Amino acid sequence: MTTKEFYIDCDGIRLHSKLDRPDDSVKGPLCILIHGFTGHMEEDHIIAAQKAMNDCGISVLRAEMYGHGGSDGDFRDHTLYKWVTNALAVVDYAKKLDFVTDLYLCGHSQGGLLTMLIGGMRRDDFKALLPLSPAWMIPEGARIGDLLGMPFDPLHIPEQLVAEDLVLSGDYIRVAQTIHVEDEIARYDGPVFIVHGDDDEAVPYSYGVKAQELYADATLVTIHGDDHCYTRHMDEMADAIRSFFSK
Ligand code: FER
Repeated sequence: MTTKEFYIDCDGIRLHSKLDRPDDSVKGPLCILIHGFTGHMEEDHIIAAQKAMNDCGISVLRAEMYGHGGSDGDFRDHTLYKWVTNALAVVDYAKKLDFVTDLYLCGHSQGGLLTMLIGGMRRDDFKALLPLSPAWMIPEGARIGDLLGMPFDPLHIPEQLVAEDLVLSGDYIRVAQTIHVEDEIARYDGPVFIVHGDDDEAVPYSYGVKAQELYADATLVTIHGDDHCYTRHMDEMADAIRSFFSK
């Protein structure tokens, strides 16, 4: 195993990244792995996913998006457009790595939503998508005025949304309102491997089910009794990923 830590440039924004390779003497597949809202690359479930992929001979590029982890930007100012732009820069970076054969994209929660969007935008580049507990209810929540359990007027967006210790700018909501995930689902016809706990408190399990139904070629692995970050059955989430890559 080798680990490299570096920054990927995205129009002057530095994206903190780590590349973990099981064997750096051979060419092979790479999976880009992205954390969720308020998350980062060292969370237990992100590391568990990374290790499961490494076990299967897959190199993993973890990248932290705008306003998260060790990347540039303030959390308050992050938007899904910024994350989309960041993710496109990470994909460009990955495509230029000379050891990469097949490319995969995986993300948890808001990173899973991002995975679904980028999959539709770059449909020819991925061998498969792996959305983990994908938070693709966010755009609908922004349109109906319900994010983070905080009601707001979707036609008169507040300057900021405050939920406990989190502060989001109104632009987060404005941007999210314009995103139509179904369009990007329809644009991707490759394999999609969804993992979702059916006791998820943050992203309703029904969104995992609905995504599986809407994609042309999707599999849903249900982690029974598990929560948003798989804290009860982390090994089952990792096993699901291993089973996908061992096929
Ligand atoms: C929300 C529910 C979940 C929300 C974001 C999330 C911004 C994201 C969760 C995650 O990425 O882990 O209402 O609003």
